[in-house]
Amino acid sequence: MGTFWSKERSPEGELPNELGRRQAVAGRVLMAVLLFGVLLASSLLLFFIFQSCGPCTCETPVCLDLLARYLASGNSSVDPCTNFFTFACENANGTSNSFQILAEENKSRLRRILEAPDSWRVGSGEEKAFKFYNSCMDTLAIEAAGTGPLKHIIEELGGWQLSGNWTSPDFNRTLRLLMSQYGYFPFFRASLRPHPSPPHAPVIQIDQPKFDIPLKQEQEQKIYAQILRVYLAYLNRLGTLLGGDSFEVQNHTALSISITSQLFQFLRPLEQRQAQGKLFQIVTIAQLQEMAPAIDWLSCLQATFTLMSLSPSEPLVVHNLEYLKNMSQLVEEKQLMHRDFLQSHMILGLVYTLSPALDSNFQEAHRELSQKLQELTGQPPMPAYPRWMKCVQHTRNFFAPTLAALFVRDAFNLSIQNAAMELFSAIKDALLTHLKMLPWMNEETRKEAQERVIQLQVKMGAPEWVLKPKLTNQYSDIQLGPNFLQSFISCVQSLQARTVQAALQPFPQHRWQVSPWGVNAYYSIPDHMVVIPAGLLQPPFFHPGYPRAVNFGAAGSIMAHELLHIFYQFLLPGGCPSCNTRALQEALLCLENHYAAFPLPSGVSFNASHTLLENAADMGGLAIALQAYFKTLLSNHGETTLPKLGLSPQQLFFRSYAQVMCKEPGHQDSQDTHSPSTLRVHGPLSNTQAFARHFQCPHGSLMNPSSRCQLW
Ligand SMILES: *[C@@H]1O[C@H](CO)[C@@H](O)[C@H](O)[C@H]1NC(C)=O
Ligand SMILES: *[C@@H]1O[C@H](CO)[C@@H](O)[C@H](O)[C@H]1NC(C)=O
Ligand SMILES: *[C@@H]1O[C@H](CO)[C@@H](O)[C@H](O)[C@H]1NC(C)=O
Ligand SMILES: *[C@@H]1O[C@H](CO)[C@@H](O)[C@H](O)[C@H]1NC(C)=O
Ligand SMILES: *[C@@H]1O[C@H](CO)[C@@H](O)[C@H](O)[C@H]1NC(C)=O
Ligand SMILES: *[C@@H]1O[C@H](CO)[C@@H](O)[C@H](O)[C@H]1NC(C)=O
Ligand SMILES: *[C@@H]1O[C@H](CO)[C@@H](O)[C@H](O)[C@H]1NC(C)=O
Ligand SMILES: *[C@@H]1O[C@H](CO)[C@@H](O)[C@H](O)[C@H]1NC(C)=O
Ligand SMILES: *[C@H]1O[C@@H](CO)[C@@H](O)[C@@H](O)[C@H]1NC(C)=O
Repeated sequence: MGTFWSKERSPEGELPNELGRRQAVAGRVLMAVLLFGVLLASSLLLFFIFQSCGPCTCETPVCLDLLARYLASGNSSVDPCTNFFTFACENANGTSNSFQILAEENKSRLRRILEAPDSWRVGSGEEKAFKFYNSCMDTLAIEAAGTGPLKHIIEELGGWQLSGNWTSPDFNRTLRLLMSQYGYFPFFRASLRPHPSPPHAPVIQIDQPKFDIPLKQEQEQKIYAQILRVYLAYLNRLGTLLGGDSFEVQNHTALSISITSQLFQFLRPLEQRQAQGKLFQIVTIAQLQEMAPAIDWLSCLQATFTLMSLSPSEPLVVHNLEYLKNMSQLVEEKQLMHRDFLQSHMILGLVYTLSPALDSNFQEAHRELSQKLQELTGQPPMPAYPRWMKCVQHTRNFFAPTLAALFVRDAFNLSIQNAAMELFSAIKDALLTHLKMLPWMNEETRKEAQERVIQLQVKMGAPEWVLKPKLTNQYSDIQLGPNFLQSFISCVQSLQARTVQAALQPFPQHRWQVSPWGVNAYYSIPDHMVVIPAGLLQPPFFHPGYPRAVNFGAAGSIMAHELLHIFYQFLLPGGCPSCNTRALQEALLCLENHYAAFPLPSGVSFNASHTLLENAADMGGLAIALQAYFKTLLSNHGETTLPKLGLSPQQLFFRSYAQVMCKEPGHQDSQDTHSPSTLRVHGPLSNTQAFARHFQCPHGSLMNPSSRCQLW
């Protein structure tokens, strides 16, 4: 409209005389007529557009797929104003949220790729990945091989008393082989990682071990004892599966449990070490040898890190020296009294870690162990994963670079990347606008915050090397066959070597912490970079062909949520000295109260201050994505929505936001920093005035409360 008036006005000033004035009057009449015509035509056109499809529905296959998901998950007869969670998520199945479901689905995608006939290039790295997957799926061959391949390995390690063929083993030799050939570290962990202090050159780090059984320092004595009993029963079963006499086996397993339990007593949690200011120490190999003499450090580490040339003066970063000293003492004691049992302890641990590559007896024993441990620790039961899913996981683990490239070739392309970048820019712009409206930021903080948003880098989809993979065979060291166990072990060795090699390489750029098929976006503080993997830019979160409302509501909210993590330290106590602290504290308190006021399904509890930061990011993420979406409504026409749901585009935005959060309420992990799913839906949506307006929620209903909070 503005352009019409300015065009009319400007000639007027340029026509001074009578004639000119008359011409001007005639011109004005003409213009008015024209204008009227244009207005009439355009309103007819608008009428026609709204009449014919007001707004259009998207009926492409991708939209119909999405519709089917929405219809299956929600219950549209529930009043959205009193329980939007049920409206959107009533039939959320199981305890997985949409992210986990997406991650599972993407495993099916990898399966499809791996099972497609003749889809690899002979002699390439791909070929090995496909062959490995196939031998993992060949359960007939694995059953036929039985325990033979495993017994062979045990003999290579020096044998053990239990299976008869018995040479008195050398402790250091067995340990060296376990670490270097099988990637198994029974008494401590050793890895090559950047030095904690600048310039962060790679250095060998020694840390306390991670136990495979869920022991926790704060566990009740009763549960602790039960866990050990369950684990003991499992080890007994392993011993007999390997042909040991059940009485003799019991002697060995009992000692193994006692070693585990004693080592466990030596552990110190990170927080405790932090509090004591003893996070790590730098010692040389020679010094460590003196302090923890039971281990032949130089030979064990040299065998593990073959690419390095180590000497006694090599510095190590040691994370818990006390533990290593105690562990060494324990090993020496056991070596004196129960030499053979120490060997059994190491072999039983190895069998446990190799069990994924063993026959069905071992798989079944492992499954029962996990089930009992979950019951004891109150974890939700894990679904019984089908064989293919386990094989996809192993293949993914060992052949990550290849599978990344295959996944990206199948699931990601330039048009998705461009559409996602466009969405991201819109979200970023909205955040910049948003920063101007925050009452708790002063001018200086605001400038600084805006600067940080402007300087932020983003990686979308996959790292460069995945998008343009080299065709070299990077798995030349992997030997497949003669049985699955040997293939598995060869893959373990290759992976370990590649990990060390990668750590030794200078790496100026950002190193991706997720795989392209991952579904977790993240913000990397040192690189000041947001990373959004291709796995997340998939249905039902994102598709270039979706209605804009869906992409903004789902993927857009997630992007905005991640962006806000740039500023999370502002919200910590004392995190923003130059902010208006009172206004900020009030906003935070308001947020905490807002969440605490919601009714929760019975049996679900949560701690509103523990989840405060994530709640803030959920709430802010929604507000920013909404603002970005509303802005596109001003400049774009032809908004679409999904058929059958009866939702306007704006309503669809909110529905899509909720869909991301859908998860059966119930089990809430007390460590989880996110709120239960009902609150992740209700907290942010009820705090949004536009939600109440578009769903016409009466004042005072759950989703239209009398007061709201503004943090972001
Ligand atoms: C949907 O919600 C209504 C009202 O609460 C309820 O009667 C109905 O059983 C629900 N339908 C399904 C499929 O859960
Ligand atoms: C929910 O999961 C169960 C098994 O876990 C399955 O039988 C059922 O069909 C699923 N329901 C929906 C709606 O997906
Ligand atoms: C014992 O070891 C020898 C050589 O390592 C091997 O030839 C023999 O078959 C083994 N015997 C048993 C019973 O495993
Ligand atoms: C089990 O160990 C005890 C003592 O450690 C020993 O006396 C006993 O003979 C052992 N039993 C077997 C079957 O090895
Ligand atoms: C570890 O060793 C130190 C000194 O040798 C000893 O004081 C401490 O009690 C030991 N820790 C445990 C848990 O046994
Ligand atoms: C392992 O080797 C080291 C260094 O040679 C030695 O001090 C230690 O006693 C050996 N450990 C065992 C348990 O034999
Ligand atoms: C990219 O992928 C999308 C979604 O799978 C698809 O619709 C589109 O046709 C693809 N574009 C190109 C250029 O391959
Ligand atoms: C809630 O979490 C906070 C922060 O993590 C913690 O300080 C507080 O003790 C917790 N409260 C309860 C009741 O668990
Ligand atoms: C990840 O990628 C796609 C492949 O099927 C999407 O359809 C999707 O829903 C998600 N999981 C999948 C898809 O496998």
